[in-house]
Amino acid sequence: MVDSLLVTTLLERLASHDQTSPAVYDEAGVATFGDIDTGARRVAAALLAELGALEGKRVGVFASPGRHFLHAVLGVLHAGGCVLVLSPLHPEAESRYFCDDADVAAIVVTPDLAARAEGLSAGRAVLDVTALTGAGEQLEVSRARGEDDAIMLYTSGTTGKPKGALLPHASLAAQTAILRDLWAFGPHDVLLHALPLHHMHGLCIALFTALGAGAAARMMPAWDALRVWESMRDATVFMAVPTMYAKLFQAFDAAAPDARARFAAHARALRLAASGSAALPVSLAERWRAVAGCIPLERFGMTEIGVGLSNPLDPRERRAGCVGLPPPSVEARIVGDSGEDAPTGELWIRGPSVFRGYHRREEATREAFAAGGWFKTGDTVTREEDGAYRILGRTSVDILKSGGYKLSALEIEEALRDHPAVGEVAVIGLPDETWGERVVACVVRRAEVTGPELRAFAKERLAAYKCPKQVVFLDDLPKNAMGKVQKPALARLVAGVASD
Ligand code: MCA
Ligand code: AMP
Repeated sequence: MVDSLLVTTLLERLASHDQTSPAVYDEAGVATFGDIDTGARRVAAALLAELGALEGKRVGVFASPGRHFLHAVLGVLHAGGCVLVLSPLHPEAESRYFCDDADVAAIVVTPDLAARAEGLSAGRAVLDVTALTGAGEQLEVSRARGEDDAIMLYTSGTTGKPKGALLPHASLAAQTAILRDLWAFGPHDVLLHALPLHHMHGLCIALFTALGAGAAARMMPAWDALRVWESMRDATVFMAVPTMYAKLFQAFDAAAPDARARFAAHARALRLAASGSAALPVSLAERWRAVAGCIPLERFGMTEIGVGLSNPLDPRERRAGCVGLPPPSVEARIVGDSGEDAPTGELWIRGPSVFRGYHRREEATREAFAAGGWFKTGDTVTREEDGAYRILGRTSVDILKSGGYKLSALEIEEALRDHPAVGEVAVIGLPDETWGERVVACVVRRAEVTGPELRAFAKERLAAYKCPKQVVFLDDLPKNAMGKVQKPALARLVAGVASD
């Protein structure tokens, strides 16, 4: 953490590395830190020519994984803009909501996604990151400053629509330094990267940490379990959500004995395999130990805070089912119902990597923080005898975690309610071996409609990963005297009802 007070932007940190060393391995080969910087400055020059001074304006990045993604993201930062990563996993309606809510001024695209960006282009410039030439090198001075917003990440909450969390440059710079020191990242490392890039885990905790430490990222075009096993050979660090570990073992079990032996050798040779974004079942941790020699390093994080708790780097000190302690410079508290410190209660986090607030949501921002700058996570936790934190669950039944994605039951309900045949709807999460939680929609019909029809309807409005895996039709939803749906009772009821 020596330089975290001095270095206030990720860009400064990237500039301090050997510019001839590898930064990205992608489908096209290798790109050095110098290559990335040149491409980024070209994007910055083009944005400044198109928009004039950016001064924190949001710019969408709609790009496939690889060097061009980094040219686009770092280019926006150099130009003084704030990045909003758009994902091809979202249907146009959802991406349009993000662009409109964030007031996106321009979109930087890779050619494979250019056609999909067309529907978002009304009133905004669209720049193809691969079609820009020259000029960029002339942008000598970066416009990024520590206090300015660098990244905006949409996160689903207890309100219907996702909120844009704003992370200033200084938060990112602090986060990369904290994680570099905690997990001993350095130029010797190659991170195997197969996470989606529109969330904190893939973008900041994984990609920025690696590059910020001078390590390279091997960026996979998409998640592919067999390819991930094979690619571990050329990596030192792997970061994933628990569902990815589950899917790795499904592929492992289906593979031939010689492939399994090879995969296990690759896993054993990794310096670090980490898991986060959702609880890692102890059975999965132990399965990884049987193959790789130690359990994955499990840590706890959140879009609004980055990593708040982590198991130790030394595998002998990790504990399955626990998420460790706050890293140096991060503070944690457990707070009971009436605001007092308690052995079990809500986890509050404070530290230099915590976000600034939600874009244009002053009330939600105020509610997210307690006096003294503590961020209220909404997770219920307790501590083991040795001090390690254990996550017990969310305080709200309306927040689900499926395959590492945080989903809002209310957002999914709102989308389904638009269907004319839906009378009442309640969305719940049921335990699922692969996904952690499975999204189940409980529907009272007012006209004939099938489960597949409702799922197809939802997919036009929401990313497929948010859509119900199961639709259950009921005559009534259990409610309390105030008419509020009782979701725990509903979950018990649905466990015994056939679905469509
Ligand atoms: C895909 N599907 C899902 C999910 N992913 N459904 C529910 N939950 C999901 N997470 C849908 C697909 O759209 C498809 O639907 C069907 O399930 C089968 O997809 P499949 O091919 O099996 O999925 P996949 O492509 O293999 O994806 C699984 C995945 C992915 C790789 C685990 O879910 C993923 O990348 N998860 C990572 C999420 C993440 O990065 N979260 C970090 C948030 P259909 O058949 O209907 O088309 S940040 C965070 O949590 C904090 C900061 C932290 O601590 O890290
Ligand atoms: P997101 O808003 O997508 O950043 O998700 C953050 C949430 O993921 C946290 O509030 C937790 O509920 C959950 N989470 C992250 N890491 C873990 C973990 N290791 N164990 C249990 N839950 C986790």
